[in-house]
Amino acid sequence: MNNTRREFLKLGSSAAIGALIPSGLLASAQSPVTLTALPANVQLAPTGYPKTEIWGFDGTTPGTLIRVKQGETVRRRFVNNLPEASSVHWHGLRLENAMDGVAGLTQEAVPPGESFDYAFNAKDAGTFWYHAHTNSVEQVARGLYGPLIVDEPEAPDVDSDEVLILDDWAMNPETAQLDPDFTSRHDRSHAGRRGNYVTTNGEPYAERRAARNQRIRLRLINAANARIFQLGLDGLEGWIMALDGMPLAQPEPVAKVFLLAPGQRMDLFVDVTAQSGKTAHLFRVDDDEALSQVAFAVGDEAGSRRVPPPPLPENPDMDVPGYEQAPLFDLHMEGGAMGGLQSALFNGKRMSFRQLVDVNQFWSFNGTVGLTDAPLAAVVSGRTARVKIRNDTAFPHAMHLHGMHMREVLKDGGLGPLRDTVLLFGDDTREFAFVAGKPGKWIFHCHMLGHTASGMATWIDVT
Ligand SMILES: [Cu+2]
Repeated sequence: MNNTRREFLKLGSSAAIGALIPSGLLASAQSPVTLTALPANVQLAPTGYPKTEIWGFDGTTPGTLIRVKQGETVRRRFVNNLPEASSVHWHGLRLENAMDGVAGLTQEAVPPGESFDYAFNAKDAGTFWYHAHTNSVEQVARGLYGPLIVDEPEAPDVDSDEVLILDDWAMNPETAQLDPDFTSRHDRSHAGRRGNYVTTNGEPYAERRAARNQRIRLRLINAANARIFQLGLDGLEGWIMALDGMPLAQPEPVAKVFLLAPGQRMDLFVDVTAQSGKTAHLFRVDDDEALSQVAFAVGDEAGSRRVPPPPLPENPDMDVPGYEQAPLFDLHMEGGAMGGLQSALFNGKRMSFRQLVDVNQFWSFNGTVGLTDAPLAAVVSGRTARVKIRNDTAFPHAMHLHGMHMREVLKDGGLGPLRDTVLLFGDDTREFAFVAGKPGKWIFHCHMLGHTASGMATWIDVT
């Protein structure tokens, strides 16, 4: 069913929409542009199945595309029409702390029926996304997320631009309703809530048309609660241009299979190499099987193949000066099933692992479960710091730092690419350097959202 093909699908729709609505017009409008979270019934399952009740921004999942030019201000009045409190996090943006959307840390959660005005400058060009950051383990799994694209001042040389949000849903195969157990003890203590039904932009069969030799920008966003997508290209050949919105100094050829962890993004420029009349694919590997994630029906030839693309223009302040001598903080991850955690502090009280299990908590950072009054580290804004993360658990974790991006300090002493979300497998120990962003309380948590909800969160105090 993954290779079903429909004809006459729109090409480069997101780029076209971006071009039709100049964001400056939206920003200067009299009444604020709203972004409303509400329950809705949508055709998430294939045609013929019942509609699924989701929670979505503006009643869809993914929510409304927000697209601006680099340097512009994004303003949205968030209106909460959900049955519970919520807030919006702008994932990957280097913004003011008060706009970061983390309920309980940077703002109060917005109660049902009320609103909150967000405004921030889109300093960096790239592929970002927004999502709920209150009870995220449930709210994101219900569909509360959307794409946020910041365009470079000059459009790069591509023929089309596709925003592709990948997600999986834990769905009842008959009723097509979402599994309502968002606090599952098993999911929290193991790899997180994994879905049995995978979508791209909320569509079961994502199909596009393309021409042979066309160059397409693919903006991949992993919105899943816990799934690490293993992806590959077939009939497409290309380069990684940016990771988590930040351009690579040199584009890198796309590997045969590559990983995209929850919260991460990847910008690829791919050339269509499949013959006319064939179908090219972005595929995912699932239980050793390659399944089509997005299919491209290849039409006639569009010119000849071109040379490798030049790098995307750098975003401002991408350096991490003096990282070799910067203060080093340890982050020791423990817990989970098969983790061997004996005890940890929770709400200031020492609890045995068994007692933690009783309150549905499973993971600790430096011997502490969940957010506390004490930060992991205090760093002066603009200064460089390092964090050594030791994953002493049996599971992978995707650590997301808000408001800043990190570069891995490699074994040879060099630096890896900038990332806001880094994936560490079990028994992995790696070091990252970052420049402290704007003053405030920045959460640093696992983006496997069931893990965040059961212990894996700390924060960095930028003073
Ligand atoms: Cu985790």
